[in-house]
Amino acid sequence: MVNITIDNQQVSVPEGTTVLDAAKQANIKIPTLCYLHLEKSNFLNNVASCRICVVEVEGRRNLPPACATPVTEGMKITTNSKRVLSSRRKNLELILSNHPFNCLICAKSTDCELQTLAWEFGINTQRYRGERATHEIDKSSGALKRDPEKCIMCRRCEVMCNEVQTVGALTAFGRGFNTVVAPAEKKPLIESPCVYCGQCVSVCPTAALTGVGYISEVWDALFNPKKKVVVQVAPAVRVAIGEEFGMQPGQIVTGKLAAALRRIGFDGVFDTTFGADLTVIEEGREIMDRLKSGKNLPILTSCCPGWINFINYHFPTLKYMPSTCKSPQQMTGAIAKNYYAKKMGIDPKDMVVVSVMPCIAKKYEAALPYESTHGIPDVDYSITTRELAKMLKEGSVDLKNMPEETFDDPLGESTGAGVIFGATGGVLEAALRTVYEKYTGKTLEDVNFMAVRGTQGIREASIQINGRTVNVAALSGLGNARKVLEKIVKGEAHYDIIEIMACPSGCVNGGGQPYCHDRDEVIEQRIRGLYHIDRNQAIRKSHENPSIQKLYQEYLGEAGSHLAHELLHVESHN
Ligand code: HC1
Ligand code: SF4
Repeated sequence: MVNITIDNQQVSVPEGTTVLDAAKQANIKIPTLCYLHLEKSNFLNNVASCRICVVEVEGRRNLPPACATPVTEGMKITTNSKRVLSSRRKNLELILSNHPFNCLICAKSTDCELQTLAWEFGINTQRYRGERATHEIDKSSGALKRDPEKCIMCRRCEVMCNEVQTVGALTAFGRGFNTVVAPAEKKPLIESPCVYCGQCVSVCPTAALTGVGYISEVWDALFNPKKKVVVQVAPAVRVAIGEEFGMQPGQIVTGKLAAALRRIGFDGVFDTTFGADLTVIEEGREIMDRLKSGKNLPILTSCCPGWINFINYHFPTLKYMPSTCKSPQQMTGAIAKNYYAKKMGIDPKDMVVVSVMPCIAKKYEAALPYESTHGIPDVDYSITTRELAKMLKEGSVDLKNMPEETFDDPLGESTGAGVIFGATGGVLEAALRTVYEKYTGKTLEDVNFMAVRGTQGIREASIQINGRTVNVAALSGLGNARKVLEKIVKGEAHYDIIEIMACPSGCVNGGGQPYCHDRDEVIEQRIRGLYHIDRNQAIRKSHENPSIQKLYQEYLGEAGSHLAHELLHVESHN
């Protein structure tokens, strides 16, 4: 242990502890801006570029940054001397001098870490005025928005994109005042290897990286009397959106959400978990076919568009491995515009499908030309959990005080299996529940596949199905996907089924979810919320969903039928 003094308090901490962490142990909150540590994502940014966390150390002339300075025996640290406070303030004011002052109309207003610090520091004047860097806004992808004038060079996005996700889409160019973080050759994002996973959005302290918004388009559709506007809600949204209304992370608001969506005028309120159950049936069929034939293994899940973009760009030789299934978002949209529209006598051209997703990449997926049926897009607008929260607030809906209602039939009925899609390992577990029973003809007594749960980035298990050992893995975070895919390419790893989610811990940690401070804890709570729903659901296996059974009886025929392929599969994912 190392003994130090911080603001006259004696503290003993393990060797290697930073001044910042030692201070935390003494309940001293040193302000930070660029620093961020997310254990579950294996993310650490301690480049110390902002100099907001400087402290005074007895015997040292400079003011070292607390986030990158390890403690040494006998160190005497002061975190709030006049010199420290005025240095921090000056550093903050210099950052602000090159930042737009349009907070009132900024997408990140009230969630911006720079704005919060300016408020906490009592900054009430613009002391340094001068030339400001000017850059174009990039919305070329329709999913991720880059506004470099709001960048404070914290480098969090680069660490996330390059080290955690191993995508390599963002790099710093230029020197000094002219430095900008951008894709290679400063090309638009749509021409870069970006997969739109949105993890850079989750860590950006300002609005330099956000999602492209579609709120006004959705309001326009809702106010258009000629359109039937239906909405679907992703699994992970129900355990997170409450945070925007003062509720605890993980609090389950499924019923309140259904009521709230009706209040703002949606004509049909559906559940993406219905589409998740449908995915299990279609993908389950593919899994069984491939297991039986032994061909094209491992089968890789295809519901995460960030991951699909990643394999297309980085592992083109493995492109035959993902399931041909569309994602639950797209399946729900296709069934709404075809089966449901037909039942209701609505022309699909007059129907608008809105999806509420925890995700940025879903915006990109919804706009892909082949994610459509007979030329009509399955989903018209994909908005994030954050965007829906804003719409509800604008529409005078207080989610917290909504009554509990249910989703509309038939695209509102779902099972516990569909709900756990929102956590890493959930898609795999849901598929196993169905594949086991269909493959063996036996009833699965214990539906809980504990081995594939958890938040470690790589989880593996071997499961016995009809005397065959089925090797499965659940991967989250693209860096983890890369590690395993590289082994597969080299012939060093042999799996049968792999679930891959681009975001560490899965959709609960998507780039469209409410911003949060204690991220690791928040993710844990959201995951607990999803498994709680599953445990208490009367039906926990997708193939037992009565609405899905009816859909096949009335319309699709059997899993993998011609019509199922037309609506629910793609020829290839690019
Ligand atoms: Fe997901 Fe999925 S689980 S991809 O994370 O397969 O976004 O929640 O909706 O489509 O169901 C996201 C979540 C979501 C799809 C499902
Ligand atoms: Fe990188 Fe994902 Fe951000 Fe694209 S969205 S720049 S891939 S972190």
